[in-house]
Amino acid sequence: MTILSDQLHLHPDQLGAYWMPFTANRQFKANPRMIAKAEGMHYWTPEGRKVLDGFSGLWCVNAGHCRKPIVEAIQKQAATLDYSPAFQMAHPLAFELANRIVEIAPPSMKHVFYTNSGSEAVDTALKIALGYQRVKGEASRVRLIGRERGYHGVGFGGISVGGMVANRKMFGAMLAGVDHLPHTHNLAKNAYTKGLPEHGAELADELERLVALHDASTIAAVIVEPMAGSTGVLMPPKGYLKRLREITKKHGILLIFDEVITAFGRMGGAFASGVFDVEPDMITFAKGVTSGTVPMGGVLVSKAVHDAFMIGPPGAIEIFHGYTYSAHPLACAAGIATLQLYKDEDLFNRAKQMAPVMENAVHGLKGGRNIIDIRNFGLVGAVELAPRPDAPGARAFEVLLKCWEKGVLIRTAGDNIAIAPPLIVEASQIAQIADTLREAIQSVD
Ligand code: PXG
Repeated sequence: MTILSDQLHLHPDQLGAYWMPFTANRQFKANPRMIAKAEGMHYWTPEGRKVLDGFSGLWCVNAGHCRKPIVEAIQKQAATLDYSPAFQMAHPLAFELANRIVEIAPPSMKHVFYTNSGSEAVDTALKIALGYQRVKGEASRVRLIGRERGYHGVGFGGISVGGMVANRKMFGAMLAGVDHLPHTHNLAKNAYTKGLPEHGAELADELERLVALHDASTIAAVIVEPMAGSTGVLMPPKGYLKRLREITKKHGILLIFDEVITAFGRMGGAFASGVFDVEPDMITFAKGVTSGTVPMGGVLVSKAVHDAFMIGPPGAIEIFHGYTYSAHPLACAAGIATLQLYKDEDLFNRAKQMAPVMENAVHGLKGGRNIIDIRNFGLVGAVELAPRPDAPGARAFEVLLKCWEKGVLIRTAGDNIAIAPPLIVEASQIAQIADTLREAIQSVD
């Protein structure tokens, strides 16, 4: 019995039970796009068609697919210690991985709280922020500030601080006391920027407006993605993140960087915080920590925030929060092997070195049909198309389908097309992605 032949024989009747996430279920099931196997830079369909992975799965397979050291570490761990209780017990790999993450994190980040996804990491960071203000004697600081066009996963905390209307409108009133900064996307001023946009640092000053409105004594934390990924790859304007850091510090507000996408090499360094030289109080991560192999997320916490909780009698539980699968042994084994592979192959530097290749490739698409902007930083490229007036997002999705047919996986967000290949990508493969995208864009009305 092979997995491949099993999947080839899936009958349309067998497709109903699985309610797919963030997917047009009926459209997909009428014409399924199945993936059966992966290795290195490629996927294979059940029919054996080879597809170049231009999106690292979903921003996560940074080391490339089915890498031997990671596969072997997971196999060995599954046969050695499948599970150990996460509360009041631990296993050594949890500490080993935390130490390795701290080693490559910005200097003030000294502690790791494990979760199983980016969404849980965001909810955890928001809870730590509220708890921190309380243990510091500032229990009136209950407000959380996010940003328009932010994506922080799908928990109630994440959608509350997030800024994507489709993710919010069906789900009620969400968390109370949340406000939003304006997004930084400005085509009139910044279209076709290579790297970070020149205009928009002053948008961080909008936080001063929110402080004037609510008073700093009511605000616990601000959360932003250093690069907004899911709403179309919006790079931070030059100086914007530094300004946000200055204002939050001035008012005793914690700053959380959601690095679920940007951590582990995507921006050309271990963390975007390091690349952009701005240290927040907490960093959320997921995806690349295990190169997508086993679900894992977490929050990096500064020493100051962590230590504020270490009060009361030694036998007291300091934070009533955690998951059955926090620090799951398989995830920890995968994480350790992944970080070792990033180090052995110097993959964060490789991403930095390949960034100009990505920049030239995507900006070479300028002038193509319906293109209104092109953006890039690190190993990320994005092309924005003008939306069809009657069907926003349809044009870019048709491009995605054409690319898939032509053997390249990309991703869309509205009418933005995003490229983010594994960090092992070759220049010729970046060229293949760009050439395929060019043809696909030209062929769509
Ligand atoms: N924060 C950020 C910044 C993210 O990008 C999450 C939190 C949630 O992570 P989980 O592991 O709960 O999904 C994310 C997830 C896309 C895309 O196409 C982006 C994400 C997930 C799937 C698709 O941009 N980001």
